[in-house]
Amino acid sequence: MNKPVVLRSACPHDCPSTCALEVDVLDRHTIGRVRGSKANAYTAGVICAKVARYAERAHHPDRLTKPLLRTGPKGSGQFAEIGWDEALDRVAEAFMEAEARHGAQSVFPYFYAGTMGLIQRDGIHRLRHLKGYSRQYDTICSTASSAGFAAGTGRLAGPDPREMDVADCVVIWGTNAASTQVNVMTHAITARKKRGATIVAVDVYETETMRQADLKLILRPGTDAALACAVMHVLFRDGHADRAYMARYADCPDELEAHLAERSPKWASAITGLSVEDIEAFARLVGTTPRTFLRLGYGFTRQRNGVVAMHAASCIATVAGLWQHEGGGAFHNNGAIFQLNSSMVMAADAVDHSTRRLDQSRLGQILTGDREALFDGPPVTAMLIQNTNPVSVCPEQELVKRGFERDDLFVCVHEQFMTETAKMADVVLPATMFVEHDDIYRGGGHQYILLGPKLIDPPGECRSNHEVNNALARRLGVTHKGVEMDAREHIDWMLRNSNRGTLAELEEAGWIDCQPPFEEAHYLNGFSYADGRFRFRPDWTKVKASNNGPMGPWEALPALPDHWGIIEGGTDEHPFRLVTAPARSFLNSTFNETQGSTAKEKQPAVMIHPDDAALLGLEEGTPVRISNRKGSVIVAARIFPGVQRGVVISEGLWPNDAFAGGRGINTLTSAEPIAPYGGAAFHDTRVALEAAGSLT
Ligand SMILES: Nc1nc2c(c(=O)[nH]1)N[C@H]1C(S)=C(S)[C@@H](COP(=O)(O)OP(=O)(O)OC[C@H]3O[C@@H](n4cnc5c(=O)[nH]c(N)nc54)[C@H](O)[C@@H]3O)O[C@H]1N2
Ligand SMILES: Nc1nc2c(c(=O)[nH]1)N[C@H]1C(S)=C(S)[C@@H](COP(=O)(O)OP(=O)(O)OC[C@H]3O[C@@H](n4cnc5c(=O)[nH]c(N)nc54)[C@H](O)[C@@H]3O)O[C@H]1N2
Ligand code: SF4
Ligand SMILES: [Mo]
Repeated sequence: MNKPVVLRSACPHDCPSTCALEVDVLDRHTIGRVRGSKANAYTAGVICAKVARYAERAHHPDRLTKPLLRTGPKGSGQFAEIGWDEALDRVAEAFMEAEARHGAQSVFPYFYAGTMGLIQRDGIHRLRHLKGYSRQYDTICSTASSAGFAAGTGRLAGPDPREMDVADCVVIWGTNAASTQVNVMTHAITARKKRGATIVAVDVYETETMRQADLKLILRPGTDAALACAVMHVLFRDGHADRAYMARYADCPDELEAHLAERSPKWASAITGLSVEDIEAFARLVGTTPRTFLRLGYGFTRQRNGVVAMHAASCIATVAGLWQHEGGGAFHNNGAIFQLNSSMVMAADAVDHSTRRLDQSRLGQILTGDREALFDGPPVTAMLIQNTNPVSVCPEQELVKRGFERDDLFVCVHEQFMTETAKMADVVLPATMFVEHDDIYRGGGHQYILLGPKLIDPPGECRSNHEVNNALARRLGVTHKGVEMDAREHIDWMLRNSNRGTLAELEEAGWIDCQPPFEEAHYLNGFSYADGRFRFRPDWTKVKASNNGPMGPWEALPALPDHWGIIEGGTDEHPFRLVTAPARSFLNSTFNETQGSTAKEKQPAVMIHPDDAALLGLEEGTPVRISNRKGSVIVAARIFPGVQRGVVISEGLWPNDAFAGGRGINTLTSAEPIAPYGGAAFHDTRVALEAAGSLT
């Protein structure tokens, strides 16, 4: 075999690490090993195992390579191969028919972050806006976390994530970084090796991340704000609150102090299930360690009170004045720093703001004709779906499935694999993978813009999202400059119109470091509100986050950081709280088609405390039925002491077919919006457990 050529790329997946990659290219059609770039200061040579063996996914025998037309009933899996022209004609005809019958808003292009590339992911908006189709309100992932963070700071950005290297304490809060964004661990462990930094993990079970932590805080789901309040109570009580800093940089420190007087470690202990000693120890550590880096994740915001939890955790950095120090402060995501101009990709000039914005997380409601979810508008009767697998990943799966079964709904799914969603389609189009098309990426958990160029030819007849969106636009008779440009021209346009150089320059460099100056990243020039002050008391109706206007029980939001008891508490009928955490070897439902990943994850399971298991008569491997009002699923019991009693954990979005009756874990989760801007509370589900006869 020829010696591989090593070429630069970027990981396209929905992971805050957005790693800089080096790909072994064996020939025009084949990749070999994938490695993390050592030259990139955030990736620092480390990537996850599932992407290191990407050849398994890219060259998988089950990849879709030809357009398909449904020949049997919906969901039967019966398809016949057709040509691209016929496939695209059929989609365009179905869209025109839907428009003629119910108006353009009955067409709903639906997408998410299967690729995070700004050209291939966001190009679907170009088609949408040019045609006046329904818009999408993206809530399934980060709406709650972004709103919670920006509530305090006024902006979604923070200290350079690489500063974790020089922290003396790294708090990994509500993220299982070892599984979900491995580079956080790289930097936290660097700090421990170089400076003896203490690593703290806050989670609801003993995760892989927690196994590497020095202080392990395993609390009850949905109680993080109580922990944060008690920490701040101790900071004020013990003289570790930075009053001079707050006088200059915060809105109402005195009011906060008075409010927290009652919220002692004892109070928080009763809510969180943590010991008073652990809460005191954590508070003392933060209070005496100026270089404390709070690395705040997504997981703890997937609770009905998640926005309040994120805001409360970020407040600690202001009470202790952590922001002033290198290696100190709070960080969630760098979304605000890049300022890349997506207007050409999205045809922003064509947006009609009066068009309804349908809530992505409420797809079940939308497709089953819920008036409110449809904003009292026309039904959705035609869809193009790219980069997402809603029949697996959306909450209230039974409702989602019922929607997709509708005979009067036309669905085109553009996919790499025959996912649960593709199986429900009328037309399936084969999609390229990241090494087979050109794109540009930006970090979430870091500060780089990266290029991911086409490295090999796609298999069979696969086409990129960009090609499909433009081909459909032409058939639908729309004209726009963005429809005529290829992916490389779009990248070049975006960079030039964002003052970030050119495609040629990015190709040469591989990435652009967009880190803002220290003073700005640490908010030393003030927080991003007109008066420069951090908000302990945010105006929840005006947080700068993408929003559709306040939703959920937003009027009941606590004014100051507090435990907000609207989570699903246990009842006699449903005494357990279920958390549907990520699996290390899957990425949402991606990689659950590769044998390398399923072999590692073994089988759908639920982790349960030994005492709870004994009461229910469960043993390791026993089949368990998990149920609530929405439905039930059957999984294997895993006896696991690293979780509080009454809490159970099920890791990973397994294929629905891995469960009895094809009912995946999202059968149990709710689409009720998280206040105040929506989002799915995937980790906030009350359930009952009982021994089941068999797994099938
Ligand atoms: N291997 C792998 N990597 C992934 C993903 C994956 O599925 N698998 N998903 C990707 C995506 S789309 C995203 S958005 C990110 C998300 O990455 P994370 O920020 O890690 O968020 P989650 O994956 O939702 O959950 C992380 C942790 O939150 C914990 N958790 C749940 N409820 C609570 C709570 O109330 N309090 C606290 N303190 N912890 C809680 C869970 O137990 C879990 O360990 O990861 C990305 N990376
Ligand atoms: N129970 C539970 N449910 C969850 C979560 C949870 O923690 N618990 N996490 C939620 C979160 S954070 C998120 S972000 C969502 C994610 O949900 P999704 O965005 O649906 O993520 P994936 O399941 O990975 O599906 C992405 C799909 O895009 C396809 N794809 C990848 N690249 C391309 C491309 O270039 N073109 C096309 N056409 N297709 C492509 C992949 O093959 C894959 O099937 O899931 C949510 N669902
Ligand atoms: S850690 Fe995340 S960004 Fe890095 S290679 Fe793995 S999935 Fe991709
Ligand atoms: Mo996500």
